[in-house]
Amino acid sequence: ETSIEQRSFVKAFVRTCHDGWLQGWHESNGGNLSYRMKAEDVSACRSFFNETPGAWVPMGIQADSLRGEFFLVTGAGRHFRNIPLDPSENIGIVEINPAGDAWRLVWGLPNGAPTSEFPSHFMIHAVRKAVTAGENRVVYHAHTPNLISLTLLEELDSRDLTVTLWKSMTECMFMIPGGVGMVEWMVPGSQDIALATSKAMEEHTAVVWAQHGVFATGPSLDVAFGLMHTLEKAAGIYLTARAANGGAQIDFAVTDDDLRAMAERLGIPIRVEYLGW
Ligand code: 2HA
Ligand code: ZN
Repeated sequence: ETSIEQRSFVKAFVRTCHDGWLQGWHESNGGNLSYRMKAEDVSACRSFFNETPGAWVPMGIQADSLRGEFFLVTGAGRHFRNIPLDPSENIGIVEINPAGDAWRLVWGLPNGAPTSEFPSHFMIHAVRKAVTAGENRVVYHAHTPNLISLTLLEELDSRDLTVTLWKSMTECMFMIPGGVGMVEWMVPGSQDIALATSKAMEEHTAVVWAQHGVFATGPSLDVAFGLMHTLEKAAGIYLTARAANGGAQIDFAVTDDDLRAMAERLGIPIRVEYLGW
């Protein structure tokens, strides 16, 4: 029988963590990843679950839509750099209780717990599952240096940040037609930031935490990672241009009209009210 670590969804999860480390997004224990398992993932893994699962740990938040779900998650305090070396030490599977307000470990993470940002992951999963009719499975949090730097230059709202990314690399129109959400600096790991972020996720697939990092979501690990990578690359291009000429001119090359024309011609359903201010 195939062990949990040999399952393809677990190997893809571990690879994603390693790729994020190689990108420089996961210093020390920074960042976290969660995957909402499919019923077939759970049944394939069940015989390897702990004989006595851990105790239920209440979260202080609740979601009806996630009752009884199983998540593969990175561990609190664990380092992404170490995940490929020893997956079961550093990632684990948690089960959500029938009330949808507590978790328990059923595999991996000996003496550990899911990521300190599990409240945010949990609430984001609830929202994205609902708005995508169950398609969304992945929530990924990374400390991406270029996007964080952007939030230090000026106070950005969702519209400012979205249009900057769209114009810096127009591929971003495909990646975030609905724009990227923005959450001001708040205490990480808190229920408050979990609620603010999940609220922004009602309209956006990615949300930036000012002076901290980014959450990206998607139906698959490839999509969530690709989204993170694209936004971070666009932010890097903007910053490089700005550093090179003392103030990137975001409007002279690609105008609002250009973006509108591109969206129309290629059928990209962008949030048009972000343009033409
Ligand atoms: O896992 O990224 O936001 C550590 C963090 C906290
Ligand atoms: Zn973080």
